[in-house]
Amino acid sequence: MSVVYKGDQRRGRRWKDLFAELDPDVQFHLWPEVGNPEEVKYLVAWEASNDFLKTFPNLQVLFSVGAGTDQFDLAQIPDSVLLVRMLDPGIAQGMVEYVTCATLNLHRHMLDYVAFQREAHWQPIQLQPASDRRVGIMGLGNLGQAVIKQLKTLGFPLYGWSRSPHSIDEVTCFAGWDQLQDFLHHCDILICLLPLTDETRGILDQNVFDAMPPGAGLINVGRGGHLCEQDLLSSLNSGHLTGAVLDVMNEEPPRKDHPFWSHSRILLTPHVAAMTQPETAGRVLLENIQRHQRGETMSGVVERDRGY
Ligand code: NDP
Ligand code: OXD
Repeated sequence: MSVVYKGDQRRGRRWKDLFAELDPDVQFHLWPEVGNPEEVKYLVAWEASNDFLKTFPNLQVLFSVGAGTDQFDLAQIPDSVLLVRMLDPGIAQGMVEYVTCATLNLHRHMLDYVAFQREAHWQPIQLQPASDRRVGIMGLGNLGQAVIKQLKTLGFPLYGWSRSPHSIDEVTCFAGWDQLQDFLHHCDILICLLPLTDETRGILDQNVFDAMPPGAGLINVGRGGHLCEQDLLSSLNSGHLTGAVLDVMNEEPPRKDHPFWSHSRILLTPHVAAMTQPETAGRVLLENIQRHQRGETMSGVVERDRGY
């Protein structure tokens, strides 16, 4: 039984060493070295074309290197192959740091102060307590809930929205399309931590922005495909929204003349909110392979019909 890893070589070497140390029975191959393709049961990759998948006729599990799996075309993955997303505590920690930082940036008017500094303009803005700034999180999964845990400690009133109903201490939860508008009315800061699926593509549109309170801000750490870029520009330019922190783009990197680069109300980062951490993720990966070997359920298996 063997595993093939195709991705960042530094991480791959760390995982190879980790597997050798913790479970020498598992043969860990660093692509392009694959051993006997017929013996490969597990593939770990960020992307995998149909042709590439076909080189492993006995493949049983395809592991995403990251938390998201939208980069894979489920229709191209044989039904017999399970697709698994990465539930790495290191990814969660990175996301918590980034979203906390972005929330505080919007809450404490940092976009304004950066602009004021450029103009040598000394202008305090009235401080609003965190208890008066409502924060809404779209997506109450692994990462949404990790973020909520941290934001709670800062005193923001919290709201959440997901596909199925959730009950989370000190969070007012909404679920489904029927409750989306009610949720949005409470979002002075809206954080998108949804997976990109057929249902969620383009969700951050004019209707959503219009339903948010005047002066609200947006943080998108999900995927660029969630955002209707023109609608965001209209909402920022009209002043209805006052700021956006964006870590993901439809086209990465965006073209040089993309309006987001120079927009004074947008803080843009190059898809760095969270990164798979070799140490913690390697252990999660090995544990999942061992569970599969024992016939147990793995963590993070994607449900094909819902797409995440
Ligand atoms: P999970 O699968 O654990 O959680 C997804 C959440 O989204 C669930 O609460 C789910 O609802 C909700 N959801 C899914 N579809 C809908 C829908 N149609 N309507 C309402 N809610 C919906 O994902 P993670 O928390 O692990 O990750 C979320 C995303 O974060 C990833 O898919 C990826 O795109 C992004 N990401 C970005 C990174 C970055 O660096 N920018 C890094 C890592 C991840 P329910 O609970 O009811 O199932
Ligand atoms: C992920 C990402 O999905 O980095 O892990 O975006």
